Amino acid sequence: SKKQPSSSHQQRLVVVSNRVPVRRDGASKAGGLTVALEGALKRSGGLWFGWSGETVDNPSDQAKVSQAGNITFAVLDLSQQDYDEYYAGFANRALWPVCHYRLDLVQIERQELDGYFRVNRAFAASLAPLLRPDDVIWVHDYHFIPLAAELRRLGFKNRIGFFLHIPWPPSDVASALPAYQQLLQGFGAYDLVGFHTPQDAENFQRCLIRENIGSPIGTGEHQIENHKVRIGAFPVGIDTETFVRAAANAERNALVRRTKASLGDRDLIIGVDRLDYSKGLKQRIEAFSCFVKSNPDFRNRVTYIQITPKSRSDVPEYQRMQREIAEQAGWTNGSLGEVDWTPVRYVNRTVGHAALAGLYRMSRIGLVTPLRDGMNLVAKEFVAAQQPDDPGVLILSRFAGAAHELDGAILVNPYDTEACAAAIAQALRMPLEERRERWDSMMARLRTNTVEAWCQRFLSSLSDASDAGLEPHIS
Ligand code: GDG
Repeated sequence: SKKQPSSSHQQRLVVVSNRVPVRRDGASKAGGLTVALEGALKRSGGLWFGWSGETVDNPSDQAKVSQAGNITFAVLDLSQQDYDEYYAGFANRALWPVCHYRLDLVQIERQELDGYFRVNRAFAASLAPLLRPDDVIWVHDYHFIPLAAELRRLGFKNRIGFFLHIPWPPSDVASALPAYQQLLQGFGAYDLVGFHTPQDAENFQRCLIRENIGSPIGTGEHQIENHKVRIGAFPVGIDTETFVRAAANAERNALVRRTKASLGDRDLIIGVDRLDYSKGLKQRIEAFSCFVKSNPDFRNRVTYIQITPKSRSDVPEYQRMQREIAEQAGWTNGSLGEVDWTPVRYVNRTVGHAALAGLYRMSRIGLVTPLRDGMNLVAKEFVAAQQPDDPGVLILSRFAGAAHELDGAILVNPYDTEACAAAIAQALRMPLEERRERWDSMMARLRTNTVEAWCQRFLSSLSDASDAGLEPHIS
């Protein structure tokens, strides 16, 4: 029979992601998603495959393998050229902006496109000798869209699932991608393609339909030649209970205590984002500034801390933005601040996990206003970190995937400066009872849809996916 065995618990899980959380000493680093995937890998024993994070001259095509418990890590180095073309190039200058609806920022270079497909082919070739016939393969994110097609070309018939951590735009936007047809065909080699929201999944399926790639069979399934691809929404969660505990314990954290002391009796507004144009930082600082100007009674009574670790600094669009946001924060403080009040504390630094949980907890407002975001885990972490008897308020962009779930947030249009400013005022004035009601409903959601539940939902959908016994499509 062409059917895969259905008892998935005996099958080994293979996770493929651009970054693999393996340190030089072989131990793994903790982080929400990482922990969840590690958990899933540990349950059945598994392999985690991807880029080492290193660029070297003449990289080997054999993965460096290390073992931690029953998880095997296998990583490849990249040459500088591969890194420039595949990662800094096509992935981050074409796929990332298009998927975030930013056609104004797209850079299309034939050589980068070629590099992207070349690296995917090389990764598939290096993964091939490590694979067993009954492995279930879970590929993550936009770096590896063509990976399954490459594995199929090498003859692999394993179940292969793909999860996209960023949005998928409507076809009029998506079709600005070069090799658009080829990328879509590449998705067709998976058994399951997952997105954060039903909207992304629907956009994606419409792209297939408009390009005449296969045809839909009911909702969430698509027939491409003799292969059936499942398409679905799998909103990612966080490790809620661990975050709740970390936040409660963080009162003892030194940075949290110092920050609290430095605020005096001012209310804290917090933003936490990688420095990325998708996060709407410019609009957010503008909205805060508008709030202060239109609510003079709040002058010197609130402080906005924006924690923004630098990201992708070798991509030109990011360098430009780093300068612009820093300038804007400086301007805002210069024009609004006072000798004893710095309205915006803009920090280009990573804050420790425990301190971050503590800072969320002491904030009256979590300001999460991306222009476009696949999910946005900060929104969920902020909610989980709140004190149940006196929770803060989440102000959330309707363009974040999280807006589909977090119904207790004040939803805003991040482009509408005055509406965002009004939302800040509304949040600061919100009575305790309303804050509790909103928080309770969001927390209920976070307790059910944890990151572990997400893993299980995706993997169980993947293990059902090829039960129709159809051969995967080989293009
Ligand atoms: C992509 C998608 C999707 C940030 N600064 C610090 C810090 N962080 C942590 C946050 C959070 C994570 O980084 C950021 O996750 P997000 O989801 O907010 O955003 P992306 O990095 O863009 O992630 C996104 C996600 O993938 C998962 O699918 O939700 O839409 O774009 O966990 O806490 N952590 C620490 N210090 C910092 O300074 N410790």
